[in-house]
Amino acid sequence: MRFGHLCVAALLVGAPLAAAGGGSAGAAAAPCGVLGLRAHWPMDEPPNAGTMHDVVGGRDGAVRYAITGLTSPARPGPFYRFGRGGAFPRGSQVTVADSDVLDPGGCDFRVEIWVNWDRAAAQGHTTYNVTQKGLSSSPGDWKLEVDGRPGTFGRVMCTFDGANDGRGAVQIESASGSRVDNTGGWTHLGCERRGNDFVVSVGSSEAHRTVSNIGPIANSQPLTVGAKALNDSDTFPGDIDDLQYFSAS
Ligand SMILES: [Ca+2]
Repeated sequence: MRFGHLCVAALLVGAPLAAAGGGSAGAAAAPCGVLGLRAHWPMDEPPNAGTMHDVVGGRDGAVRYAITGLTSPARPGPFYRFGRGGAFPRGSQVTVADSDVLDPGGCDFRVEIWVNWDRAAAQGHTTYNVTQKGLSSSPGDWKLEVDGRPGTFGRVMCTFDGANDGRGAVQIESASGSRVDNTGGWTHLGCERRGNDFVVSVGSSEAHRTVSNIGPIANSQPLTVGAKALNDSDTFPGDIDDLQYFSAS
């Protein structure tokens, strides 16, 4: 948990929009730096791998029953498969231990990942967790998930839950024309904070919402991929590749 940024960011509540982003001259006193790649998990490990390697900062993840080392002509390099039941009797998940580097606090950050759920059924009933740090049961978390419910199937949702703002989580949803198709192959997804602008991206399409004073995003929980907990009903039913985490903290 990034306690230092929590304290400093708390002082910024009520500050103008530019202060949270750290990218403008007016933010010189803010604790944020330049947005940069802090962690990159290419998910290129061979079959039966137990470790998901971070090639930037060495924050390796523990692979828990996800299938590694899969390849496809549609994807450059290996990727992982997640699911629950069938080939996944114990569920599937990757966890990366808590680190200050993975807590953006009040600063800009961006998460990017590739998914393919051509094997998912369109009558899904839930929202599937792709990657997140922290749980919705306590503030300070962020989450990227894909909707499996009828009518909104394939909608991508980014949740930002800053601590201390007293309003609960802010969820940004992709537009109806920007969804993860279950026959569409690989799709690039992202969640991003740019100052008070919160963004969900599906390919090159973005949906934005401006929210002021969201509070610092930091927690003492692991970053997870594929599921928020092992054998959870919201386990992502498909393939995931190439997770990148950028931060200005
Ligand atoms: Ca890969």
